[in-house]
Amino acid sequence: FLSRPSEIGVTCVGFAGGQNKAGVDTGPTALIDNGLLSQLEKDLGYTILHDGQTHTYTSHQPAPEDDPIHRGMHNPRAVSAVTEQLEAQVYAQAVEGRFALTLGGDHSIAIGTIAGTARAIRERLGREIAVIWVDAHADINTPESSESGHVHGMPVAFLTGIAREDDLKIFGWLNKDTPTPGSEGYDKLGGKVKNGGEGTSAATGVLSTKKLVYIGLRDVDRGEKEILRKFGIKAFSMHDIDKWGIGRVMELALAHIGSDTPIHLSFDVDALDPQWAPSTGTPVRGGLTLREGDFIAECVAETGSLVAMDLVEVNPSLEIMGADETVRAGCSLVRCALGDTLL
Ligand code: 5AB
Ligand code: MN
Ligand code: MN
Ligand code: MN
Repeated sequence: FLSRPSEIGVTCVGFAGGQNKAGVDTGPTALIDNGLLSQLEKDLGYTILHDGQTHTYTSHQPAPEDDPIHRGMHNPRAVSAVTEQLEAQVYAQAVEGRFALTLGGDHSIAIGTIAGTARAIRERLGREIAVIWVDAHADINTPESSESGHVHGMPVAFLTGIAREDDLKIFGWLNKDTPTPGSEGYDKLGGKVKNGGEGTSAATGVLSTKKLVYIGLRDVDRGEKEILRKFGIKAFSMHDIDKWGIGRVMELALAHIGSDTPIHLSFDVDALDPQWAPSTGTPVRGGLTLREGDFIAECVAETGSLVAMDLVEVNPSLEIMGADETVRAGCSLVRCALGDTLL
């Protein structure tokens, strides 16, 4: 139902406001300087559409004094403004049938990319997207469950509607079109109330919790585990990968999504073991090998259903000795997702 896109629409988002370490805003430039786009063009034959700009957001917009902490979140208005703009950019690529590639930036930007892909695919194909989230972390904290207040640990909660905010300048734009929590038939999380209203089994957001699969988890906060259980979200941890092998895990992950479902791959480079990708803000040991990471991307490419990808959390200014290696690993993941290593 999907033809292989011949064009890639690239969006570079040098944004660091979803966390507290400088340098992740230079991730896109580092990936491009390493030759990523010319590899996709010359070696893989794609047409690259890129405005040549890295949309950088190193200056805090709005200014910090106009962006106080809200529900514990740091820089909530800045993250919201960047992701709202990004939603429109990714939408514009995906709605034309282009593969939407976004280079980050911290993982808060997935609020914009996934919302944009979801809207474009709904409009173009009348389908709901699935998301494969490859990460050491689940990034599903609500503002209330988060201990850090960093929005890069919350994008999945906002996308699924598990966390909601009505202020349009603080992610309220995300749920303009979904039911207001507490409205008739919906509980205060926006979940559909069933049989008299006990318990929330579903939240309403731009992404269904049923269409989400995690791979590579190994550092999940207590509150996040509760959320994963409550909503029955499919997750393959490093334990599962050790137990079943990455081959079986990918079969199960793709089976959960179902064939003929457009897929958005959100790849946090910290899913890889720090041995391969040390230059990232929240490294966790005991992660994926370089080959396992590439294999995940290859399996997703093989489905023929991949419509968008994020590569995030590359921070060349951390562990400078390993920055080159981290950047090269990131480039490899993107090439694999675009079919480079398939025969
Ligand atoms: B990343 C942590 N769960 O909420 C939090 O790198 C870490 O996008 C979040 O996966 C890591 O602050 C966010 C402790
Ligand atoms: Mn992570
Ligand atoms: Mn992440
Ligand atoms: Mn991280």
